[in-house]
Amino acid sequence: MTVSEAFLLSLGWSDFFQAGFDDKADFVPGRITGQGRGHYQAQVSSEQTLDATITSKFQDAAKDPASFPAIGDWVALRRGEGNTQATIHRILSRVNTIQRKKSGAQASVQMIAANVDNLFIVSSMNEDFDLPRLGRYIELGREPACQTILLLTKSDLSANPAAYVDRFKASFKGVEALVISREDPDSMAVLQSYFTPGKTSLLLGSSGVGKSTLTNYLLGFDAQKTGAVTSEARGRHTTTARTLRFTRWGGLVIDTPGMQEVSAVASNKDLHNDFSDIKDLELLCKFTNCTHKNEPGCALLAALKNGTLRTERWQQYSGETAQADPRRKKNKYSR
Ligand SMILES: Nc1nc2c(ncn2[C@@H]2O[C@H](COP(=O)(O)OP(=O)(O)OP(=O)(O)O)[C@@H](O)[C@H]2O)c(=O)[nH]1
Ligand SMILES: [Mg+2]
Ligand SMILES: [Zn+2]
Repeated sequence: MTVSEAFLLSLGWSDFFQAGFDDKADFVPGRITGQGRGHYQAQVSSEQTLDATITSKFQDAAKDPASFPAIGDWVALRRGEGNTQATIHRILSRVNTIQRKKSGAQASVQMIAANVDNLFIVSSMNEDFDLPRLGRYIELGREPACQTILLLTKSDLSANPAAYVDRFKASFKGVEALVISREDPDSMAVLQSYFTPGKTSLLLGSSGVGKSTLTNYLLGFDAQKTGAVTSEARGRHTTTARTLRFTRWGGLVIDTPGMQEVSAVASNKDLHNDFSDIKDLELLCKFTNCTHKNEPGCALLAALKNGTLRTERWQQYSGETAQADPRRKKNKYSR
């Protein structure tokens, strides 16, 4: 095994991806570790993460959010100039995808991540602990080769963590439940067995439950901003983007912004504040300063056209964000 093969294995590469990878055409495999407007970060070696964009052909063929690269995807890349840039030609077959499916009139799919070994549903032991909602998270994880684990956080603030575990176990037999606190190193150390090299874990849960605090522990340094849960901060998300990184134990972790919408108990205000489906679509627009009016490769216009985004929802969002987005003033396309 070469050094680069060993690295790819530690990044989650496997025979499954190898079988679907065609390296005849100077492609290199890379894993999507981050995403910004119109571009992706794709890690290809221990030293190198390339700034990658999808080809126009790819963009034109992509019909819905699931056909764009997601965090955790393996992609076939071609290196561009300067060796720091690349184009994405193809998504390699996925082992699984974690997607949020919205039902009813809002029927749409939001890609959260791909190729996930462990789905950690993160909840604190307060009003956030809601069995029906936890059940909906568990549904998201019913995917091939994905293990779901409930992580009950901030046990230092709870009088009776065991009671929460019991209530959970009574409803969801066979799903593991762990209790952690950043104040209790032993409780954190138990997580090591999930973060073995090559394994990818995804953290999902409401805003403020401690996903980034846990991520920072797993990384061994404070990469992620964490936020106090105060009444004025409610509904705001400290983490705003998904990132995939190596942990201190070699396995990989994907931190995500909190999700309100999976909740049956979410207030209307929460539902309105969480426009992550639209923000995700904006990431897929071809141009970073897309105004979503008439640009080619606009993912929002495409979603409105094919019905995956409702006009009313879009109007609600654009009404709330119309005020002062400097990007909307420029009219030259840029990437
Ligand atoms: N007492 C206590 N507080 C904790 C613990 N873990 C996290 N917190 C606090 O909870 C607050 C929210 O933590 P974050 O890690 O930012 O929460 P998050 O889930 O990443 O939130 P979003 O990024 O908004 O989705 C912060 O003030 C943390 O310091 C814990 O184990 N015990
Ligand atoms: Mg966070
Ligand atoms: Zn657009």
